[in-house]
Amino acid sequence: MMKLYGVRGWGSGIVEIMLSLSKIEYEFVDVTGFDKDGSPRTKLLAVNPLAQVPTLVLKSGQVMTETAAIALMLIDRVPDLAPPAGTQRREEFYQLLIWLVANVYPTFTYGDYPHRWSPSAQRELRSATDHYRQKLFLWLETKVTAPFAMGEQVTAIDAYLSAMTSWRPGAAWFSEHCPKILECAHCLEAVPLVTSVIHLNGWSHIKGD
Ligand SMILES: N[C@@H](CCC(=O)N[C@@H](CS)C(=O)NCC(=O)O)C(=O)O
Repeated sequence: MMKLYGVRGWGSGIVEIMLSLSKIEYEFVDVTGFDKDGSPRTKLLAVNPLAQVPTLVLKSGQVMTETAAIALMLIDRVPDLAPPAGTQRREEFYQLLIWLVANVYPTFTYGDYPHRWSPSAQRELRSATDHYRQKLFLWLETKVTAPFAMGEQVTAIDAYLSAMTSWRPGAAWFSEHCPKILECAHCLEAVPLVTSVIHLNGWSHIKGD
């Protein structure tokens, strides 16, 4: 069985959603606290010297990091996780997938650990990256469709939207400025294959939860 090293509510949840959509069973290895010295970090470093989650260990023992790489690997096994190959939708899918990890994801990394890049202006770095991320999401709002990011089909992109609408700037901001993105997250949560894993990660947007 695959082993997923992660922390509930963090980026590993994106891969939990993708694995659940793919109906692939996995063992979850909780490494809460891995970003500070201690035994969770030692456990994670043993498989991933970069100490990042998600870290996925395949049945073969091969270690995979990077949510987009994991998405592409899963699509080889479960083509339904992306629009059909050879279509315009598929090309849009590739663009959004790489755009999310190349542009949006790093803004969290810089803002979460500003001391690494700007020890003397940590608050400014966090605020600038938070602000820039909002601009990115406003662009993404013009690209997503309904009920899911790529239309009628649930794809790996929706896993990112579920996570990222729960992270900074938070659901209230999305509701006001990017309602289409938030609606995709709502719709994904209603997909029975992933409802429980979304709840486990604390990413429920449905009122009353
Ligand atoms: N590009 C990576 C980003 C992964 C990432 O930044 N994960 C965060 C948690 S959500 C992390 O491990 N941060 C700790 C660190 O960067 O030291 C991906 O798409 O998987």
